[in-house]
Amino acid sequence: MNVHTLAERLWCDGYLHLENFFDLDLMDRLHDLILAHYGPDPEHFHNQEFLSRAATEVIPWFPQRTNVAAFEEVAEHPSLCALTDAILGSGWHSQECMVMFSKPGSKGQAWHQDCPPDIPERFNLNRLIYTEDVDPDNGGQVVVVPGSHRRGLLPVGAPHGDLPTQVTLQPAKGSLVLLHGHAYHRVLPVGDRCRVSTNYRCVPQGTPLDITDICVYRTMRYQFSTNRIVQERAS
Ligand SMILES: O=C(O)CCC(=O)C(=O)O
Ligand SMILES: [Fe+2]
Repeated sequence: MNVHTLAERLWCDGYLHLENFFDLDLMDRLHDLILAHYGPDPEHFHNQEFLSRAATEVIPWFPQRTNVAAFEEVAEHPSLCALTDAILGSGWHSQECMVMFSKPGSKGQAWHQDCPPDIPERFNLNRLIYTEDVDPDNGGQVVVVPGSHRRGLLPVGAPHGDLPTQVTLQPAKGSLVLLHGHAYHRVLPVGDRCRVSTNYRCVPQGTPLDITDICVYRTMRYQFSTNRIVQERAS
C-alpha cells in the first residue's frame, strides 16, 4: 500500500498498525540495549500519587540523550520518514525517542490522550515500535477507539473500563503502530513478564515540542514537568 493511502487511513481511524515494518535484526539490537539499560529490577519512576491516580505504570528512558546510535537508525528510517511526510506534510519535528518499560504485574496505561484536544490541529503523532512480540498471554495489548481523535475530550469514567467500538492491537516484533495523540488509547495490564515499547513521537510544523507535557486521563489532566494534577476530572 502506498504512503498516501496509509496516511488517509491514519486520518480516518486515528491509528495504523503495520506489521513487519522494521528489520528483525535491528529490533534485536535495540532490545538488547534496552534490557541492558534497565537491568533485572528497575526502580519506579513516577511518584506515588501519579501511580495510584493515573493507573499507569511505565519507566521511561530517553536513549538519544546518551547518543545510542542504533536508536538513530529508526529515527532516520527512510520508509518511516516517507510515511510521516505523507501524514504530517513536510517540516514536522521529532521529539526525542522514549523507551517505556513495564515491570511484570504492572498496570499498563489507563485510557488517555497524549495531549489535550482543546485545539484539534495541535496534536502529537506516536510512532511506536515493538522490539519484541506483545504476547496476549502476557497482556500489554494496545487498545484504541477508532475515529476518537476527532471526538474531542476523552469521557470521564473508569481508568481501564471498556469503551464502545474499542479495538485491541497486538503488535509483533518489527511492527509499527501510529497513533494520533488525541485518539483514546490505553495499554492493558502486564502479566508475569516485562513489556517494552519505544515511541518516536513527532509533531507537525509549528507545534510546540512540549505539547505532550499535559496528558488527559479519565480522572484528571496531569502535567509531567511539574508532577502535578492540573485538573481533576472525577465525577
Ligand atoms: O506502549 C504502548 O504501546 C503505547 C504507549 C502510549 O500510550 C504512548 O506512548 O503514548
Ligand atoms: Fe499514549
